[in-house]
Order: sequence, then C-alpha cells, then structure tokens
Amino acid sequence: MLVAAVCLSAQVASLPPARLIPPPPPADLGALVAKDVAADVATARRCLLENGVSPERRRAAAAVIADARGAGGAGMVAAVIDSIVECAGTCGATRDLADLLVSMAAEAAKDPAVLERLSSAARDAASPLRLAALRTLAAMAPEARPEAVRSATVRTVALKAVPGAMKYDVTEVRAAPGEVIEFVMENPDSMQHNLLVTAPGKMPEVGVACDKMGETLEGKGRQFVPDLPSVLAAMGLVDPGRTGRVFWVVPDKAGTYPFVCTYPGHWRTMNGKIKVTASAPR
Ligand SMILES: [Cu+2]
Repeated sequence: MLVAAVCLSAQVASLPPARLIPPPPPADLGALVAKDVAADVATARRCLLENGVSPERRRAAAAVIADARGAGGAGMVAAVIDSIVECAGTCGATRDLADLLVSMAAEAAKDPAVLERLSSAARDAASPLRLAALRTLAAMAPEARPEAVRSATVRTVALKAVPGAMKYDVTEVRAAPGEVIEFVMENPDSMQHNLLVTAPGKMPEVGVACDKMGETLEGKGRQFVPDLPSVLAAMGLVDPGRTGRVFWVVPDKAGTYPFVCTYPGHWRTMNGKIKVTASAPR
C-alpha cells in the first residue's frame, strides 16, 4: 500500500506543468494552415492541437479526422474531445478546443455516445475534459442533457478593474463546490490587468513569483502567470478597454480561494476572496 502511494506521488510530480497561457504559435504554422487539411490526417491532427488556428480551420480538421474514422457529424465532436483529452493542460490549443466544443453543443447532444463521454467527464474531478464538458453541457438545452448532469450551469461573475486604483470593484464572491464560474473582467483602466485564482493561503507565493517575472522578458511572454500548482485558473493580460474571461470549476474542498491580478506589483492591493461553502447560493 505504501509503495503504491509513493509511486502515485512520483507520477504526479513528473507530470508536465499546466500551461495556462497559450504559447506563441510555432514558426511553421502559416505553412501548416495553408496546406489543405483534407490532404492528410496528420495535418488535420496538428491543426487541432496547435495554438493559433482559426475555429473554422479546426472544424475542417475535425471533419477530416471524423471522415477518416468513418464517423459522421458527431464524429467531429468526438475528434475535438479526443484532442482535449490528449493535450489538456499541456498544449496551447486546450482553451480554443474547449471553446470549439462548446460551439458544437447542439451536435454533441444528438449522439448518445458523445453525451455519455461528456457526462462522465463532468462528474470526474480528475478528467482533463471536465471543464470543457461542464461548459458544453451547460450550453445545451436542459432537456437535451443526460439526467445526471441536468442541473449543470455556468455562473457569470462580472467585475471591473477600478481605473487608477489598482483594485477590482468586487472583492468577495461566494461559491458552492462543483459549480462552474466564468469570471468576466472589464478593464476600463489605462494599464493591463488580469485575474488568477489561487489555492487557499497561496496568494503571497503567487504574488512574489509574479513580481520576479516582471524582471524578465520571459515573464512578460508568459503574461505574468507563474507555472505553480497553486495557480488554479488564469486569465491572460487584458488590455485597456478590453474584457477578459476565465472559467473555473469550484473545488469540492471548502475554504477561501484568493483571486488576484499578477501584473507585477499589483497583487498586494488588486485581489479578492472566493468563499467556498456547501451552503453558498448558486
Ligand atoms: Cu492589475
């Protein structure tokens, strides 16, 4: 038993770090997307997995993979699901693929096998597909969802960066375990801001790491999002006048989860708390 536990922790330690902010597209992406995706399945697979490909191109790529498998419309959805499972957390396309899957919710609802995959992923906290599955199910009409996840919803929490104050206008959010929250942050300020959710008690650790990132070009390239397990969800930098979004599945563990802006120097004042309790209103 002890040996098994040690092996498991060694496995967890060797997992690649989550890549929360997409890396830049590869240098040969232009040539790749200029190629006819219908020409070969390998090109189609790369179009699905690489960052920087348009949604239309990704859809075409999913169709090529579905055709090669001899599957029809819902086969495209399955191709996108497989790609998310394959690269979740470690490839730049994860977030784009999740958005694409949400846009395919109506197609997904027509295929019982696809519905079952989404439904079981939505109930499995360890599934790399969980967040995308929950969002996709929430985008379906309630009667189209499997019974077990009929109540799936995505709650929007809207907030703003207060101009000139280095603060959010909302500093406390209440949440219930298992719910899916979409933070939508408007930025009417004259400088960039973002929003990260951290593990309880970890805001100083994340804040110090992002201040260090401010001293390097690489830190800016990573949009001041440290590669730490205590970062649970991250929004990229939001330019003045723009709006940023990030989704988060609220953990089952009750507690106070800080949210914070990691633009260097901002974290000490630009932060808030998400209070997770079983009795919080949904
Ligand atoms: Cu900020």
